[in-house]
Amino acid sequence: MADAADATIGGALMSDDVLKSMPEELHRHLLYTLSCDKLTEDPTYYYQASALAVRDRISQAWRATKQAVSTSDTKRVHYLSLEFLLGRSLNNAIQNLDLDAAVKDGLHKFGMHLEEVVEAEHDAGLGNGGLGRLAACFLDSCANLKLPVTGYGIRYEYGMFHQKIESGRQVEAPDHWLRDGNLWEIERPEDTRKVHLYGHTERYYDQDGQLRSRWANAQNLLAVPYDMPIPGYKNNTVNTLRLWKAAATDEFDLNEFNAGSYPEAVSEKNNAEQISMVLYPNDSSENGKQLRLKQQYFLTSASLQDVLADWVDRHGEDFSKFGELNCFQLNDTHPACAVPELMRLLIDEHKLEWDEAWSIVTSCMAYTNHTLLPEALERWSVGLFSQMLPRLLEIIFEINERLLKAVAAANPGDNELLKRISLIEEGDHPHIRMAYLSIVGSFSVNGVAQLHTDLLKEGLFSDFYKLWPEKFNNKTNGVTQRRWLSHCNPKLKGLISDAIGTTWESDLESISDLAPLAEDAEFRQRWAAVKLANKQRFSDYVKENTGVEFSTNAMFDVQVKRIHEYKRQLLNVLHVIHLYNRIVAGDTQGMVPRCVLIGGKAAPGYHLAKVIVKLVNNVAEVVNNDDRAKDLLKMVFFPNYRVSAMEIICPGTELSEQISTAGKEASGTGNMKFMMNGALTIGTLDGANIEIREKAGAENFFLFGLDAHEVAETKKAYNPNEIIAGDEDIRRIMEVLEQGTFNRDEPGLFEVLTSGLRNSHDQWVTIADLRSYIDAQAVVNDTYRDQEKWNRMSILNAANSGWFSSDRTIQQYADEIWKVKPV
Ligand code: 26W
Repeated sequence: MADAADATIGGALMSDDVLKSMPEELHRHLLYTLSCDKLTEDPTYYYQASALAVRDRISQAWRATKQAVSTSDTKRVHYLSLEFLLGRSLNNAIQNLDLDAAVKDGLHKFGMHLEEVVEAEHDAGLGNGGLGRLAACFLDSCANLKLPVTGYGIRYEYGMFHQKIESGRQVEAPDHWLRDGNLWEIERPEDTRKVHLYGHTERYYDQDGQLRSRWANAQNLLAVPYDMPIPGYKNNTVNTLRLWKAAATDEFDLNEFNAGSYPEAVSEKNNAEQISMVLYPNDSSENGKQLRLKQQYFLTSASLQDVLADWVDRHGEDFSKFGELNCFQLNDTHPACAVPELMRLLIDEHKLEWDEAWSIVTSCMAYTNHTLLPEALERWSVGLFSQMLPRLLEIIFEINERLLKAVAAANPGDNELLKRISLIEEGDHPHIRMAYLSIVGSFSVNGVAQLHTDLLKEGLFSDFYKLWPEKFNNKTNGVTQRRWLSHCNPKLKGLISDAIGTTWESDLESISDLAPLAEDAEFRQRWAAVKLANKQRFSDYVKENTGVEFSTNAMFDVQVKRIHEYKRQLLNVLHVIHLYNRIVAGDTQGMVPRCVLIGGKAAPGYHLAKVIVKLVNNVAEVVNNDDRAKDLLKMVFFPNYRVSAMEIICPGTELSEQISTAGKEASGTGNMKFMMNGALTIGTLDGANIEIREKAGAENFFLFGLDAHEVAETKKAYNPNEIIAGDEDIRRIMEVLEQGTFNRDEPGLFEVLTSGLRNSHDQWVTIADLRSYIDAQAVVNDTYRDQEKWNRMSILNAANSGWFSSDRTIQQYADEIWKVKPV
C-alpha cells in the first residue's frame, strides 16, 4: 500500500497510486479507526472512512502551507467573522484534491456510491445567509490563490436552526450538527487563550512611575481553538479556519469547590460554555442580547491574542512592523470590538503608548459593511458595555474624545456634525455606534456592490466619507465557481469543459469562451439537455421534501434567500395569485406552465416574515389542489433551505427571482450562483443585479421596477390605494387576498400583510412595483415560449458570469486593501 503521507496533492504522482491504495485506506479506517466489526452497509461509516482517508492526504499539504507561511515573514490576513457557512466538506475536499475517481472507485469496491455517502455529512451551518456564505466562498478563493489568509470564527455547538413546516407555519428545531463528531476539525489545546469579562478598571503606577489603567477583578474564561482545513484547488495549499470554543478555567471553580458546592462550580463551567453554544439566527435586526456581545468579544479577543502571541514568538516585543505585516478584515461590525481590544492589548499588555498603538490599529484594520438597513446597524448599550467590558469602554471613550477634538478643530462651530459622527449616540440610554467605531478604527471601509458603496458614501456614512474619502472603496461580492458550478452541476461542468477546457475552474473569466457557442444550435441542444436533467433532479428533490410534483415541462421559477420584507417574497406571491386569477378566469392564452419555489428561513422573532411563510404555504395549498391550475401552475415553500439544498436547486433553476426594493439589498450572492448555472434573472436595479445586467447585457436580463432614487422619490407621495383602484389586475389580486381565499379557516390571518401593502408608509413600496413586475413576468413567459432564444440567453448569462467569481473579488481585496502576495 502506498503511504498516503507521500502523495502530492494534484501532483502527477497521484492518480495511479491513489486509485490503487484508496480501497485499502478505506478498509483500514473502517476496521481500525472506526472499529466496524463486519463490513457495514451504513453510509455514515463510509462517509467517515472517506473523510478520514481524504483528511490523511490533506495533512501533509496543510503542514507544508503552515511551514511556508511561518518561515516567509510575509504580510498575513486574518478574516474575522461571527459566521462561516461552510456546508459540507467531503465533496469539496475530494474535488480540490483531485480524488474524485479514487474515492468513487474505492467506495464501489464496497458496493457504495459516493453520491449516497456524501449525504451522511451534516451541513456546517455556522451562518445565517449571505454574509456567512460569503466568508466561506472567500476562504475557498484565498486558498485557490495561495494567499496567507486565516479565518477566525466561533465553533458553535448549534448552528442555524432546522426549519420545519407544520400546518404551513415555520417551527424551529435545534441543529446539533456535531452530534456524530466532526472529522474536519483538529483541536489545538496548546493554543488556548484566556478571555476576560466583567470586573472593573483601576489606575496604577508601573515600574517606570507611569500612570496606567488596567482591567482588574475580571472573570476569566478559556478559548480553545479547533482548526479546519481549507484546501485550495489542486495547488498543494491548505489554509486554516480557526474556530474558538468557550470553556471554563480551572481556577474559576476553586472557591466554590473549597466551600463544598460542587454543583454550583459545575454550573459556572456551563455558564462559560454557553458563549459558544448557539449561533444567533438573526440577520436583519440587532437585538442587544448580552450573550451576543460576549460572543463578539470572545471571538475578537481570542483571535487577536492568537495573532499577537505568534508575533511575539517571532519578533519579541518589537511591534514596529506589526501594522505593516498584518491585516484584520472585519466581516461587518460583529467583530468591531477588535478596534478597542487591539488598543488594550498593545497598551495594557505590551506597554505601548497610545499614539503608537493607534497608528498600528488604524494601519491594520479594514471593515466591510454588508447592509444599509438602519435596524441592522449594531449599537451596544453603554451600560452593558461598562459592566461587561469596562476597560474597552474606557478606550472607546478616549477614541471618541480624540476624534471629536480633531473634527472640531477642523470644523469650528459645527456642533451638529460632532453629534452626528460621535461614536456615542446620546440619550437616556446612550449607545455605542459600532459601524462608526469600525470606520474610525480602519484604514479601509468597503461596500459589497457598486450601488451599495455609492449609497454608503452619499447616505449612511456621508460625514465620514467627507472626512476620509480615501478610506472608502467597493468590492463587489463573488461566489466560488468550484462549489457553485463544478461541484453542484457536474453535467454542466462536463459540457463546458468539453467545449472550452478547464481553465475556468481556477480563472472564471475564461468562461467567456462559451459566448460564441450561444449561436451553435447543436450546443444549445446539449445545454438544454443538461438543464433538463438538472430539472429532473430538482423535481425529485422537491417531491421528496414536500410531496408536490414539479413537471419538467414547466418553467422552474425560484426565489431562495432569508425571508424578509425588503426581499419582497410577497411580491412574488402576488404574481402567483395573479396567474391563478387568470387561470380561474380562463385567461390562459399563451401561458407557459410554471413551477414556483420559494425557500428560506425567517428569524424566529420576526413575526411578519413568519406570516409570509404561512401565506406562501396557504397559496400553494389552494393552487396545487385546484384542477384548473393543474397543468399551468404549481407552487411550493421549500422547507429548511440551506447550502446543500441550494446545491440541487441552483442547477435546475431557469428563472432567478432577485426582486428586492431597490437600494435595500447590499449585493446578493444567490443571484450570481444562478447566473453561473445559466438561469435568467428577473430583477430590480438593486445590489449586484445592476452589475449582473451590465455583464449579461440588458437584452439578457428581465428588468422591472423603480431604481433606488425613484424609490426615495416615490415615498414622498406614495398612494398605493390609488394604484390598486386604478389597475384591474392588482385590484383582483388584493380582492382575493382580502376575501380570505387563502385563509378560509383563519379569518384576518393575512390582514397584517394586506394592510401593509395598502399603507402609504410601506417602506418596501411593493404595490408601486407590482404592475412593472407583472409585465416583466409576461415578457419572461413569452421569451420562454421561444426555447431557442431562451437557451441562447442562458448560455450568454453563464458565459458572462466571470466577474462574479470570488477569486476576482479576493484578488481585489489582496491587491487593493490587504496588499498581500501569494505564498
Ligand atoms: C446584528 C444582526 C445582523 C446579523 C447579520 C445584522 C446583519 C447581518 C448581516 C450583515 C446580514 C447579511 O447577511 N447581509 C448580506 O450580506 C451579503 C454578503 O455581502 C450580501 O450579499 C447581502 O445583500 C446582504 O443582505
